[in-house]
Amino acid sequence: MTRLLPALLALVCITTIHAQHNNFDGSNNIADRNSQAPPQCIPSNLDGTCDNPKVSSMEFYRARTTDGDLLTTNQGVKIADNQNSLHAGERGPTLLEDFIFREKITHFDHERIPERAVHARGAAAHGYFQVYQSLANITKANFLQDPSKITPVFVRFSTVGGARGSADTVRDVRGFATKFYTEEGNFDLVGNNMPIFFIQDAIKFPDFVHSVKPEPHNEMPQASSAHDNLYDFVTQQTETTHMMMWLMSDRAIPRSYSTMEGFGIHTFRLINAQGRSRFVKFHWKPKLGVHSLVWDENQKLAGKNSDFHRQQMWESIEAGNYLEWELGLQIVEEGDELKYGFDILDPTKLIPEELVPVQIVGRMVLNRNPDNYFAETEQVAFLVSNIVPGIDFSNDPLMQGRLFSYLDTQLLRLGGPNFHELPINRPICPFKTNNQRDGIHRQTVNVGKTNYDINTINKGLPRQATPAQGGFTSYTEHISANKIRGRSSSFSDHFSQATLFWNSMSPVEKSHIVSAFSFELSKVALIFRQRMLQQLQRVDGTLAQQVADNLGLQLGPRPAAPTGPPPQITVSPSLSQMNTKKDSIVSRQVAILAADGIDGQAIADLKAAIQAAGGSAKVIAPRMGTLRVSAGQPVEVDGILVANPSILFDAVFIPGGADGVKRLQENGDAVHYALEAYIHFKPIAAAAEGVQFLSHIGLISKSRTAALPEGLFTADTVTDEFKQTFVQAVAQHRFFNRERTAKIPA
Ligand code: HDE
Repeated sequence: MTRLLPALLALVCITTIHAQHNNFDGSNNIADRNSQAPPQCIPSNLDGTCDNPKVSSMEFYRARTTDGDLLTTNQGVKIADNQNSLHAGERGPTLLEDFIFREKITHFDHERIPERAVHARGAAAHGYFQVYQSLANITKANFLQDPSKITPVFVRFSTVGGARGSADTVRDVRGFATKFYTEEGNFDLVGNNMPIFFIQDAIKFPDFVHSVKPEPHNEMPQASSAHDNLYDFVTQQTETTHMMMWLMSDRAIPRSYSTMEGFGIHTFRLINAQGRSRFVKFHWKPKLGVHSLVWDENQKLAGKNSDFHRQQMWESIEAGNYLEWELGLQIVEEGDELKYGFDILDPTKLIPEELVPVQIVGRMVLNRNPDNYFAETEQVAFLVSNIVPGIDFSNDPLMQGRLFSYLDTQLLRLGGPNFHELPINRPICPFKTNNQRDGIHRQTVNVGKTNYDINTINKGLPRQATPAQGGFTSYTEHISANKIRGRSSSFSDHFSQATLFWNSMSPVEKSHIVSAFSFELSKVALIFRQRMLQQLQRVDGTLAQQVADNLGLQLGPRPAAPTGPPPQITVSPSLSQMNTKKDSIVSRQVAILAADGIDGQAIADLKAAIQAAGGSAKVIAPRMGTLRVSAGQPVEVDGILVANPSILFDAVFIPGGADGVKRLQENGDAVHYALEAYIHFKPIAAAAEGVQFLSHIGLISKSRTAALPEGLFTADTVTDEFKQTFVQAVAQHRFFNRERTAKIPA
């Protein structure tokens, strides 16, 4: 590789590389949008521009067509006709000798690889990570030492249960897997958007996954947990209770990837240069806060735009609205591991932030879309076992099993032991300087006589690295124990954190959890409804009662409360999404309803205000083309009502213009549009005659004497104050206090 590198760089240098997104500082300079100092340039082009070294290194493998290119076979033979196969006679059979036909069809026949057993549906992006201050006191990991150091990353988000072709917006956990291409090798933080997991021991994973996936006899339901097998499993495995609470919460229906938190889940170790170990939990905190859709929206989106999340990420990056998270650490000193009343090795437990605060240590920006879905997003191979010096594993039994499973999976999925040579998986530092050889699709041409350690013929090369040279050494943990097949008694509390989660929810979030359990349990056999209700009784009596009422069932006597020491805290405000950030409309989408005769000036004014704040606004009308207007410039329509439903947008604006508003009032699709946005708690604003539209469809009183429902805004004209109020309302995300008053059919 060391020999290959100069050749690669030379190639990179003479090529103009993706001027738009390749740079760390991007075409829409990140530094302009953040107080954070711009990342230090790592020049790798002749002209000294600042490239993402991972993205640049892949240039060697990119193939583009340029003017004058001629069609060839994979062997380089120019092709004169690949649209007609070779026949024996005009109406005769196709000939076996037609190598052009056979090559084209054979390649097509072999295009698919096994989809991931879990996390099959995903989308990914490139970016970088930068630490704010040196973390040398807690870890020797090279990429966490220097704030001017930029580490390229590739992040893949995914749903868990659904097939590769299923929908983005299903009720599910989301994968959040980050590959850091550090100078000391790849570090993969293969996390989820929830801080805990369903089971405590990896040996149960196949049972859990079988139970949640579509049932084996008829392969139904797709990408849904609402079926008998899952509830049969979880009602016998009470360790799943805490995670089932998260799965029924709004965390399982995120608004977008950029509004999700990420978690490494397991307790890891950080090791400093002095060899001192501390426990750590990794957190990703989204810059845009944590926001979710509502369940009705999710289900409709699954049909109307099954690519909702991936499209939003793609378009945000193309628009220069890069996705951003901060890395947070919860550090636990070795001596404190048993201090919190639960076992920090138990992956069904989180460490409440109120007990151990999350220290923000760096940030990650995703600023470049992949060039090719298959080559990058599908072939990226995350391995929990990919760590670098300064980071180490803990004895979490779920993590221990994962250390085996991911490599095993990649061997099957990517067809052999050389998947690390695929462009997306290659480290950016020297690698393959070892005596591993051969295997299917080996690309490296190892030169020389020796292929074994320890040789003298080749002067013992390559030699083992000492710790001072960066050689990885495992943390020397003292172990003195009996070999047992079983679980520590410190893992036996399955309910107190489920209760903590419930207690920490706002009334709105609680009502969503009740609705989600009611929805799911209504779809399973009576026996599982009853068993799940018993389980919920052990979490909280009110929760169980409300779900039982919705299911028309009676609760039995409440099972005995768990014995054991009381939890150290009973409420953790940091778990509630209601306490999240609501200060940005970056990447938010506003629909402006319009028809011929609408006020073009009001549209232009509001659109400009939304765009200035980082959002985008689209004019949605009954027909495409240019609209006649009552004022201002004629308006170009961005999309028609039926193809751009309200569920694709975060807010709706109805401008004035008497004729235009009349046309909207007479259009069922437009009426449905606003009503649907209303029941999804979205901000709705109307100006001038647009206000009559809202009273016409019953959202506000005709006399306009009553107070406006929460999140509705009206004005006679589009003033600066009106624009500002609306922008702030979009940043608020949703107005859930409408919840109990909504009687609107849509
Ligand atoms: Fe995974 N998991 N997992 N998982 N997981 C996979 O590896 C597995 C678990 C997670 O975008 C598979 O490459 C076991 C927890 C993500 O490519 C497989 C256990 C967490 C991704 C696998 C777990 C995760 C995977 C399938 C229990 C959060 C997608 C394809 C011990 C911390 C990565 C693949 C991507 C993928 C096994 C539990 C996250 C089969 C055995 C806990 C984000 O190897």
